Amino acid sequence: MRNLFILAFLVFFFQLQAQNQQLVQKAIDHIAQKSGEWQLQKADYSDLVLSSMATSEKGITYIYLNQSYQGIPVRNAMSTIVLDAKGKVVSDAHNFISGIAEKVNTLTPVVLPEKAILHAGGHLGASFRGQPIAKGRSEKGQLLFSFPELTKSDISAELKLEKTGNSLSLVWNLQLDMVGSADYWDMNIDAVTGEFVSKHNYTTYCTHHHGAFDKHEKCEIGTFRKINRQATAVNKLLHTQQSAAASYTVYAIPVESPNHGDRSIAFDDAYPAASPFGWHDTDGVQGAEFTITRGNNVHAYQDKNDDDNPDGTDTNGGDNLKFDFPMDLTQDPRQSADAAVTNLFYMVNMMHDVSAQLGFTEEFGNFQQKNYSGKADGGDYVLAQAFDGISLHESGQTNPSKINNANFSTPSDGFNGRMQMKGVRCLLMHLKALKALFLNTEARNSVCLSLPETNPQLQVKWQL
Ligand SMILES: [Ca+2]
Ligand SMILES: [Ca+2]
Ligand SMILES: [Ca+2]
Repeated sequence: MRNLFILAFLVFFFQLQAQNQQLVQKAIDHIAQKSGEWQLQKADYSDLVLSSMATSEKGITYIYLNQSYQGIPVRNAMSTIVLDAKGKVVSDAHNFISGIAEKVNTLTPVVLPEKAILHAGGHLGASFRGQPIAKGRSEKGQLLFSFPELTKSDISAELKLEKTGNSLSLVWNLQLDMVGSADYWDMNIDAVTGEFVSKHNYTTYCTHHHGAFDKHEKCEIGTFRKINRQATAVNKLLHTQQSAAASYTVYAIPVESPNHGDRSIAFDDAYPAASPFGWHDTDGVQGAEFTITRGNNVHAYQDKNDDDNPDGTDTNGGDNLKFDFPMDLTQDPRQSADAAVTNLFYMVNMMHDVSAQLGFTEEFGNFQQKNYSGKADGGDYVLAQAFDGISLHESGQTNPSKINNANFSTPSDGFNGRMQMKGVRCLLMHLKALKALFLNTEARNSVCLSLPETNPQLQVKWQL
């Protein structure tokens, strides 16, 4: 029986593979048909590389093809071909470069990748004494280098063609997860001259602006209601299922923050289609692998010294997965650390599950330890860090970026997302008290400075 099952599975697998190949070929044929209209020459589309493909629940297939020349990919030169459930092309788009053969400067690098890394470090103003050490190749074939003076993780290097003016330059494309900051650079160094060509930061920073913590109800209420409807529908579905109910005492969606409402108990809010084994699974078999704030989508933990590793104070819900911890908004938030980490774990999981409903699934490159479908890359759950770098800030070892801030690094599929939540400096005061304080700037400053340095839940309303 088991052999029959394996045989059936293999037949199905190879049928699926053949079907996918057919669809990719259809996409390539479509591009060839369009070549005249798109002003492409044969060399412009004769060496296309499948970047990714994914099929939605409704059977719509999205195929992404990367233009390349003699095996070297052209950066950001992509074509998206969409086919319906019957395999008919229903949409196309491209930003291919025409006349590629005449525009390529060379296919042979002059500068070694180690040198390119040193040039990249120089461009960023970094100081170092050593050299990058070669570590072989990644699963996808990129060269890997260790250089802890410059980056936290291995640097990957790959030859690519980059558009510069009206020509294509051979570059070393480098992935640099920087030491000493949250920056995660995707950088291109000219493989002939060693000069800097371009860079893009995978890290998004969020600095609190004036009035950031207002209840923007007029513009947000529609979104909240929509999310709330979805969450209610999900809850109804969930609570008809027989799964061990984890529970989290949190500011549950649509409550955004303490300014927007109270905490409540969220019961096992995992959305089945997005997190079918709950939020504490990593192996795709019923039962939690972790009783701490860790699972397939996120590991939430404290990182007060900003070494990106857990501080060793796990937030643990026990065998019942009951995450119910006290929170005192009048005290330094670190005294309510378990409640804060639980809230972070809940919120990142909700972001994962809700965005999956909107199409950001494992097949389309989301953040998960294990991809239950087997499609696209796993091993890239979010590392959500609470109180990030707060100890460094207090001991004066770091710059103001460790306070009143947050950032999220989102490298390519297969690499962990990294969310760093900083502390917020001042406390929420009663409106009347603040109005009184605002009459006297000196008093306002002294009150702000005398309060605990950090509190992510409480903020001053300066704009009175
Ligand atoms: Ca499990
Ligand atoms: Ca960190
Ligand atoms: Ca992924």
